[in-house]
Amino acid sequence: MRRRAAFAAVAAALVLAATAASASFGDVRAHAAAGSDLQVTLVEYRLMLSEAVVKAGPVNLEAIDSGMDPHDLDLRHGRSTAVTAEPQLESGQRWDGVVDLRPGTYHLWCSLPGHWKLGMHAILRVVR
Ligand SMILES: [Cu+2]
Repeated sequence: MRRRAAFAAVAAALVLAATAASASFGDVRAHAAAGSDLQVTLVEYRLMLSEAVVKAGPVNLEAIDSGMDPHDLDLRHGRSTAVTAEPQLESGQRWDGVVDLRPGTYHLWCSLPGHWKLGMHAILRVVR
């Protein structure tokens, strides 16, 4: 019993150390990259944006599939027909990248069949 408690304490310490390591890595990367940050969380069947408005230029985009099903993230500027498609994510996966956004309105959505209709779309405003 005592031995098991000690093991649990060591395991907890390891988890804390791993969390601290990844947090500091994230900070370094955020400081190194220019521009604003946008986190998009994908769940059934919504997109949750960390910001409603971001500054034009390079945006550090992080897409996270926090749902049970695969999802992806597409972006389109205004009425443009050009779609920026990010990779499809499995449950629990995340994708990081930099997108160059122009001033205006962007539509963001998940392109998996039926998901837009079920509510997986959002609007992002980009300002100078
Ligand atoms: Cu989806």
